[in-house]
Amino acid sequence: MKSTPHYRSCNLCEAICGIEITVGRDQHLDIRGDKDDPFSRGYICPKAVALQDFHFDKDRLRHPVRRTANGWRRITWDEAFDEVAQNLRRIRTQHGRDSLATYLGNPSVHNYGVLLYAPGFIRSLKTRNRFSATSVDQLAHHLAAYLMFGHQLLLPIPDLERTRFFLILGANPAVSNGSLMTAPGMSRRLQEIRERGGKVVLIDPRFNETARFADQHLFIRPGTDVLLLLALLHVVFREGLTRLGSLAGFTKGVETVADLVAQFPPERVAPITGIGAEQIRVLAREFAAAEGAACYGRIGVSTQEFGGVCQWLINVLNIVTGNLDRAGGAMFTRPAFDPIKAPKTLAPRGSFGRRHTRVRKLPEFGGEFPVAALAEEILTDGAGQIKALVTVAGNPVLSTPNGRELDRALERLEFMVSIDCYLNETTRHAHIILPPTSPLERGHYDIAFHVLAVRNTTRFSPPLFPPETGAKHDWEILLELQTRMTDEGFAGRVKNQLLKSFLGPERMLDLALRLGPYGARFNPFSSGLTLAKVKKAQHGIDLGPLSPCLPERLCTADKKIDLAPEALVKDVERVKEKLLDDSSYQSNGHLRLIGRRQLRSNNSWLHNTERLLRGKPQCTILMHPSDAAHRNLVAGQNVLIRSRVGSVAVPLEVSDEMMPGVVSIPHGWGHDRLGIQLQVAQQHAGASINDLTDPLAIDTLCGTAAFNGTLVTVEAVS
Ligand SMILES: Nc1nc2c(c(=O)[nH]1)N[C@H]1C(S)=C(S)[C@@H](COP(=O)(O)OP(=O)(O)OC[C@H]3O[C@@H](n4cnc5c(=O)[nH]c(N)nc54)[C@H](O)[C@@H]3O)O[C@H]1N2
Ligand SMILES: Nc1nc2c(c(=O)[nH]1)N[C@H]1C(S)=C(S)[C@@H](COP(=O)(O)OP(=O)(O)OC[C@H]3O[C@@H](n4cnc5c(=O)[nH]c(N)nc54)[C@H](O)[C@@H]3O)O[C@H]1N2
Ligand code: SF4
Ligand SMILES: [Mo]
Repeated sequence: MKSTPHYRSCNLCEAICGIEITVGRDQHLDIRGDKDDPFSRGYICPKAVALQDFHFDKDRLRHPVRRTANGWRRITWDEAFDEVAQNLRRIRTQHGRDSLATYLGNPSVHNYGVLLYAPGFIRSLKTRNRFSATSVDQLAHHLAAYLMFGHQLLLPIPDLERTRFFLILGANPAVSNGSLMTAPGMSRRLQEIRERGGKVVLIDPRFNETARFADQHLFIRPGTDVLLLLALLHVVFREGLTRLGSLAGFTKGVETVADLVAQFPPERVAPITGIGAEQIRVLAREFAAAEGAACYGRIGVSTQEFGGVCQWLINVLNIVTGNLDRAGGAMFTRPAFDPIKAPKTLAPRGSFGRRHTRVRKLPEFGGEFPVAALAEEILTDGAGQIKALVTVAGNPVLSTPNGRELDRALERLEFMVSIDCYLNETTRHAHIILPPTSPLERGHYDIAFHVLAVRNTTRFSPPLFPPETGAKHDWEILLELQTRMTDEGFAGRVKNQLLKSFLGPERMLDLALRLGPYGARFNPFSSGLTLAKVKKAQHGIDLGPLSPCLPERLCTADKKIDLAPEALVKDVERVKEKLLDDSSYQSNGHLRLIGRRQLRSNNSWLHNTERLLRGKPQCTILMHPSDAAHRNLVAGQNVLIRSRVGSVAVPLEVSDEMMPGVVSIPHGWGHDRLGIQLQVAQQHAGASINDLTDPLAIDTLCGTAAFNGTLVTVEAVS
């Protein structure tokens, strides 16, 4: 007998697709797209079906475990919590508060319990050594938003449903399904732009899957996008194509930008970027002329040496062509749970450079340090050295630069605890692992992704299954640890107890929805939103297209957009030094390594499902035929790739979708490390690109890892 359908949103990636699940015999789940979801309209990708593999996975941890000389042993929650708190307290007393460190991984953002409860837990540790996946991902966007609009979460989102010109730099939404641009069913959406007479242009060193949906694809040499953007702006100003329109009244710094970009005529940047001067001119004119144009850049430009400046210039291009806050341009969302209006302890406006890491002096952003510095902060002796680490939903050994060094560093810790579902490459170093419930056993609300969505919608997902006996949600684990780490004595414990039994995540969510822009407040006769109303609409509620909201929504002190923040303007000097000096881009026989994402993979943690790993190996290196011929390499053979920090071997794929001189390896692989418990993943181990990427290669402005453009050599495996 089949159950009545259960409706929820998929928590795996940023697209938040609605899914319909029916539970059949033998616990088989039939997972399909929810046709009645007003946002995703039935679209899903193959990963959603694998949610059941994750849920039923025998390797998924279901109770706390402790590492012993004879392997991992099951312990009770109480023992686990006591032991964790005792160790963290002991180390803090002995070595000072900064001897504790935290790392929050990507799935924390897909988990509203973690979003609501991690900040309190982290505060209870009192450490300034906080890290997360942000600094291997979207930090550059937050920096630009904070400096220009006054809040790290005021991120302009392409208005895909109306745009007439979509300029994409370094993203592959046809595979990633969009990032900082929540839009389920990307391929269809790209097609729709063209069907209404619009144009899609992609700038990427690889003719990626999205290129097939674009009108035009231009190869660019990795890491040189900043020059292309400066030259596009040069043309816009030189040819008098600027039109700030209504933005003129509250935008400052236009003159500064005009002077700056005057130094970058297309002829000057063309040979370095690999894009012709005339092509740059045409692109600038077309973008400026379109009735609604949006420029958007993602991982390819966020995680490179000039990521901060790139994200700033993307905003500048949208602004000076009058496309910010305009239908069809780049717009701000108005989410039902509005973090910009939430208490600052949950969603702070941001901060930058208030302090620096101990060893390399890298700047803090939003209270976090760049994770490229984590290993050295553990390995370098001295006051303030990290001695204990808490990881939550992260796998930094596979996801941060020079994972091998981090592997070595984690071994040196006095104590490590991981809140995670798996014994994987990172958590194998923990002394204790605290596993949470599976996504199907908990309620779900996308606090983060509604903020990033191309349309305002809201949707709550109830749990499908009750938690297994004794299982705990992430938020319960975090709150329990917070309680034990809090020094506030009786008062503090009472507060935490209130947070748990009176508030709880659902009550907090209800409160935020009531007080949000569509909220009922506390008026029982209001037609506005409450959690109960959102729950009742099991397919979600459409709140309409993005709408203009400036200058009201700006969070800067003077309510103005700062087009020319000092730190960003100054960083252009570094661009000149490093990129305009011809010798700096010479490769001496090296190739430039970039990353890529794959439809049936999700960062490092969806590799334990047979369903997604069938077929050819996914972890390969892509190389242009001319580069392969030059090295006498043939498709299918194993090749050795070396960088300054390490080497890996993977099979070669030869393809003219690569720009000559550039090679690509996906990240998240490398499951051949000893001591993990991921039986399927181990059989499809692949190798980790982050055994090659270099922690010294960063965007020195904000410390984001510069994954793209790593210099490597490639040769046959002897
Ligand atoms: N070279 C290179 N490196 C990259 C990138 C790249 O493009 N190139 N991309 C970067 C980007 S954008 C990102 S976001 C990072 C990701 O980097 P991380 O966030 O460090 O790693 P993930 O692979 O997402 O690991 C997620 C972990 O969370 C666990 N998990 C899953 N769901 C839950 C849950 O609900 N609760 C808890 N407690 N745990 C859970 C999984 O078991 C897994 O261990 O990788 C980065 N690394
Ligand atoms: N299927 C799937 N979907 C995912 C994920 C996943 O692992 N699998 N991960 C999710 C996460 S955490 C994120 S952050 C998003 C990321 O979403 P995207 O950014 O859309 O995904 P990527 O595949 O990393 O795309 C980066 C593109 O940048 C290009 N590139 C590399 N270097 C450069 C450069 O120097 N300049 C330019 N212009 N381009 C460059 C690459 O060739 C690639 O096409 O995807 C999310 N969605
Ligand atoms: S695109 Fe993302 S949200 Fe949609 S079904 Fe696939 S993994 Fe889930
Ligand atoms: Mo990411």
